[in-house]
Amino acid sequence: MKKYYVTTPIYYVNSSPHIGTAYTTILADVSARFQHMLGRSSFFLTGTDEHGDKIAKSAAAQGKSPQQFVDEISEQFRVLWPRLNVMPNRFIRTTDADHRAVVQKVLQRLHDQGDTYYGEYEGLYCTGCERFRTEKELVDGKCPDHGTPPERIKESNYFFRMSKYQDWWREYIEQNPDVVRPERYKNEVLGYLREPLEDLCISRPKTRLSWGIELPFDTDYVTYVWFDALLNYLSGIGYDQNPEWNGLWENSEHLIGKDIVKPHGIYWPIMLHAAGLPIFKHLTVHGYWNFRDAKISKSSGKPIAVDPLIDTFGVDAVRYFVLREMVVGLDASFSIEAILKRINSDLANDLGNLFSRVAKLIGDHFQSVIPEADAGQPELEELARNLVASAPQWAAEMKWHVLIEETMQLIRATNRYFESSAPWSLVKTDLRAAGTVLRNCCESLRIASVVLYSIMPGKMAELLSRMGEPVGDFQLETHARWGLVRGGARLSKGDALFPRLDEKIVLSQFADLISGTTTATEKTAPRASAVTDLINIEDFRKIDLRTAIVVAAEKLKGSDKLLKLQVEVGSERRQVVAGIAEHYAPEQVVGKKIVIVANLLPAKLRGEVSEGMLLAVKWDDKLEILQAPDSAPGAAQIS
Ligand code: ME8
Repeated sequence: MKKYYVTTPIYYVNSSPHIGTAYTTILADVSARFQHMLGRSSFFLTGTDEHGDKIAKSAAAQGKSPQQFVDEISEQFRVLWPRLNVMPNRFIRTTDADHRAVVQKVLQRLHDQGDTYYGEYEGLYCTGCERFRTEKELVDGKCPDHGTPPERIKESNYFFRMSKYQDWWREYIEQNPDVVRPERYKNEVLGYLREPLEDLCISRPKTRLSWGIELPFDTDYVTYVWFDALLNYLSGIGYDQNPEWNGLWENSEHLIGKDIVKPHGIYWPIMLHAAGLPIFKHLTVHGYWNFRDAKISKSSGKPIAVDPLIDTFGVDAVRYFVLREMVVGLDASFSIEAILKRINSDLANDLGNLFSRVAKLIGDHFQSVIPEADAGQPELEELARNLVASAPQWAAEMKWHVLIEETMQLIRATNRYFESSAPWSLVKTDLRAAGTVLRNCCESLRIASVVLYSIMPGKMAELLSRMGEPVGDFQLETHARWGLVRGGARLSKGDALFPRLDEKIVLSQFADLISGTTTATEKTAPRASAVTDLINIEDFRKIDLRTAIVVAAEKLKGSDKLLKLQVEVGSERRQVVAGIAEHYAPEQVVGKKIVIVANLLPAKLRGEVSEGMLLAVKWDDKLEILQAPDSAPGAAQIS
């Protein structure tokens, strides 16, 4: 079976993950999943970069040992990825023993073959980049990426003879022009190669920095962090240990942001070639996510944390948004308004609504059984065929925005077909014809869901299973074909797949971020585990918990899960919509003295305003409302 190997940069653990680091990781996850749908066995590697000056300084600033510090932050990355439905095959840490062994092995090889030498060096070192910068690269004496002046350092070190391989690499690029892509980044690499390359300083004296991998041939030194980090791409697949590593390496796809083109586009291929190894298949470079024209980052600008986005928009919508919005190679702008627009127009309106309308008619007129079609729909069939035929190429070139847009074109064309065929009135005159229209709409929806499956695995699996499709291991070629809808299968309409978001409510939730008063969403506190965030007492005090009495309750129309409660909080009457209908009948809750979160922003649930949240205890599939003591007065504060 053909293999596919995709990597992200391994992230520095000097601070928490944010939407920029999440982006590359989602991109890799989507690529791995999509290649899997094309029948390739894929391996996806991500991880954390844990050695070097920058990390040692961050640990010291927090009064922690480097090991304790890297353990805590690395964990934040590791637990975030499953929340984003990102499933790497390995999460590598440069402190892992097998990685250290690979680094030492490669260093020893280069040393033994005379590709290293010892010498004195004086240069300008940027700790942010963890590399020496040339005078030419500086802007007004400062690093262009970090805005800080580099430090002048003079010391004796080991050097790698990079200059020796400069011509080989230039010729290789000329013969394999898409090895670095898109083209502008190939040109950036060729630009570096037009000047004579300086040899790469690959060590740091332990007297200055001890947090690193020891040089195998001189224990007074540790390895330069980039030399260490780049080798993760080999150690992560068991270089020289796992018999499969070579097959993966031949199909390696590196994904990076444009900040690290030089280490990946110059140091890395030359290191590989010097070590007698073939180089990666592609280096694909994407641009920056900006927020109000500044790069989103942990050290400058505003880091946009991912957890609050997942909580508000849902993981699938976040994945969809970032892939649709960014054209790989160019910068993209992040804003809450842009996410809202995408979700409401593409997902709620075009895709979700089409399914709801089709499902409603099938529910009302076909006893929820997907009808047979008397005829197909040539225009939609052709659109679907072209989409499925081109999708692999777009995926290979990381043109996800095109793949998504073309899938949405199929959905929009299906919406037009639905509108112009008017099945809601056809059901009254010609039930078979109405059934044909609905069935054709299902065919389109089914193909779109398979094509978008790697991007929104959760929601697309749900959509497919609502159409009676057993969700499993999809293959594009066999599953994204017209005519595969299971006629006679039961369709279940369910709640809106992508509920329309109330702009006002969402914007008010992110008010801090939008008005720019704080770095609102960044969390710097270490996470205790995947489910528990540590918060400080000030954060807890912001939550106003009060007792309240339920004075009336009824089922919310159109929902099996929600009850609409009228509660009295002291003398104030409020409406609270609570997801307890599967556990309590309305009459069972009237008269109960409950606990509510009283200072939540009002939210709309199925068209009904909810002005607070009821607390309940949940375990297994049970739920019990948390009750205040009978003697407590109404609106008593809980502390
Ligand atoms: O450079 N927009 O780690 P790092 C888009 N440890 N992508 C962004 C981004 C933004 N605003 N901010 C970060 C390092 N990224 C090294 C890598 S690899 C052998 C060693 C993403 O934590 C993007 O992929 O600074 C970028 O290249 C990477 O995070 C930098 O991560």
